[in-house]
Amino acid sequence: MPAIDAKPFAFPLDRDAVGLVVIDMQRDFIEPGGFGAALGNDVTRLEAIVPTVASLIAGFRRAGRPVIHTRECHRPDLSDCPPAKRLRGAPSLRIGDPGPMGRILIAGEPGAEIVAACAPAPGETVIDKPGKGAFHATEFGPTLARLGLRQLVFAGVTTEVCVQTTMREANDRGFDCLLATDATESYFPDFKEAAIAMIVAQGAIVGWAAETDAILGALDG
Ligand code: TIU
Repeated sequence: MPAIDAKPFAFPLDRDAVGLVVIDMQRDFIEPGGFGAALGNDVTRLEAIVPTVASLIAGFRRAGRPVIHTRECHRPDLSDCPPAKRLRGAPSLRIGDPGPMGRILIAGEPGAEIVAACAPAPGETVIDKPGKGAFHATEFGPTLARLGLRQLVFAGVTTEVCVQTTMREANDRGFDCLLATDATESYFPDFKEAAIAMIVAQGAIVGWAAETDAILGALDG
């Protein structure tokens, strides 16, 4: 069995059971003028990982392994958006408000789309999720089962919010989870490092962490 050089120890790759989960690489989080910026964040850090995420996606496609994309977004009537999420704090733009890229975090609006370089290919599953984790109120779990996946590699944004939440949920459901450390990013560098440290601590209590080159090398090899 090929192994991926990872922390806290080698990841035992099963090429027949591994899939890539790309979390929320959406314009609303990555481009200026979207939801991320409306929350007061500097979005430039996130834009920098786009080519790395794209290369990871390309590697999984090359290997014939599934790529699953998620998007954090809500129905136009906001029926799946808890008021506690929409009304919290005093952001300059709330979910559902008109913004420079359409209504903020609403399915079908330009801002909710995945950035072009990471766009889903025909046939790849796209999960629209109302929460931070991908399992809540979605078909994510049944999709993983249908694809026969037991190992998940994670990429996307943001590391400590939607990526970590989904990774923890997947770990509890029995998946081996590996985070691609250079294909994920946070608005807060300290939070990214802390999230990775928490994931790999205590003998991979949530999962493993490895760089994209190491993952692709094992997948291609
Ligand atoms: N704000 C923040 O860091 N993240 C989110 O709201 N969503 C995701 O992480 N996708």
